[in-house]
This record gives sequence, structure tokens and C-alpha cells, in this order.
Amino acid sequence: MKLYVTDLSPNSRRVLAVMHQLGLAGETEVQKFNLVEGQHRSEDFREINPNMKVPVLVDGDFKLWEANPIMIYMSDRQGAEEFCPSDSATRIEILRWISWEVQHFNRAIGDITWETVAKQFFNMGEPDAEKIKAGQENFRRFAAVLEEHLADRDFILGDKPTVADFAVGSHSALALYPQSQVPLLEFPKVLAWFQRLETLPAWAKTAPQAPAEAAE
Ligand SMILES: N[C@@H](CCC(=O)N[C@@H](CS)C(=O)NCC(=O)O)C(=O)O
Repeated sequence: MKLYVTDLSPNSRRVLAVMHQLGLAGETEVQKFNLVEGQHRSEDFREINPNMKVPVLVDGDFKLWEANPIMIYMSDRQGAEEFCPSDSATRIEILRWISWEVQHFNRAIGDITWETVAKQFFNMGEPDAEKIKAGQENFRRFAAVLEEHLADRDFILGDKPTVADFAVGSHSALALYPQSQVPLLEFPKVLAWFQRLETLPAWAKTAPQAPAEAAE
């Protein structure tokens, strides 16, 4: 298999973490693109993903773009029943959380950390205080839902990490940066869950360098 990814990307991190979690690293070639240099904007890559975005998985003749289906494809390919249960009730539950994170939870984190972390890293101007405030309001609204859900469980589907945690938690590193301004201290269960995720070997293996270090 071949995985196209990039650095400092929660979407890339989640698929790389699943690759490690499922023991697929040995049979996966990882191609890292430098997006700033536009390495993803070639005609060859457009053939693989017409959106010209990463991550993308290529498995023989099969090409798959979008991080969440890539994670589920890898799980099913490995028969990883515990990590990504296949019964329809649990699949629907997984689908619910991964739809929610794309549209709400991680969008809010992304909106905040674009201003507070990424703009500085990519040299794209000053943070916009209004956008940070709007992102924080959104984050509070959706983090409250996750906080309540995590009141009596360590992970999203129960007592073990699953593909749902790797998707919903994909922005953990960005949110945990001291400069992120993501109001995590108001949500202790979410904060503890992010920290729990960071201790998983597959997650730790894919931890990004802090932007300040990465920029040096
Ligand atoms: N919904 C997509 C998002 C992919 C995405 O936005 N990738 C970014 C990196 S995190 C990218 O490739 N950006 C390059 C561009 O838009 O030109 C997924 O989940 O895979």
C-alpha cells in the first residue's frame, strides 16, 4: 500500500496512527508531500485524487481519498474487529461520531488553531481575534457534548480506543499546544481523553513536532 500524507496535518496523522495501530507500517510506503512547495499539485497526483489533497491511500488499483474512509478501509482489510467493529449498530455509532467531528468538533478546533498556530507557522499574517472568539464559542458548544459522553467512559465507544477516537481526537496535538487558545481547561474529561490518546503507542509515534521547533 502507499499512503500520501503531509506534516502537521491532523488528517494525515489519523491515518498514519491507524497504520501503526494495525501493524501495517511494514507493508505501507509513506510519501510525504511538502504542501508549501506545492508537491501535491502535479498532474500525476490529480489522477490519484482529483481534489489534490492528502491523505490518500493506494492499494493496488484501488485509490481512496478522505481520511475517515481510509481508516475504516485499513481496519476492515486487517479484520480489526475490536478497533473498528463491523456490526451495524456500532458502525452507525462510528459514523455518527466521525460525521460530527468533521462538521462540528474538529472544525471548531481547526478554526481556532488556524489563527493561533498554523498562520504563524506558515507565515500567513496575524491571528484574527474575532475568528478565534467565534471558534471558541463553537468549540464550547460541541465540547460540552463530548464532555458529557466521556463522563463514564475512557474512550468514545467504551473502555478501549477505536477508530472513532482516532478520528474525533485527530486534532489533539494542535489543541494541546500552549498557544492554541482552545479552551480545554473548561472540559476536563475531553482534556484527559486527549492526553490519554497521546499516550497510545500508535498515537505517540505520529506526534508532530511543536510548530516552533518544526519551523527551526
Ligand atoms: N476532508 C479531507 C481533508 C483533506 C485536507 O484538507 N488535506 C489538506 C492537508 S490537512 C490538504 O491536502 N491541503 C492541500 C490543499 O488544499 O491544497 C480528509 O479528511 O482527508
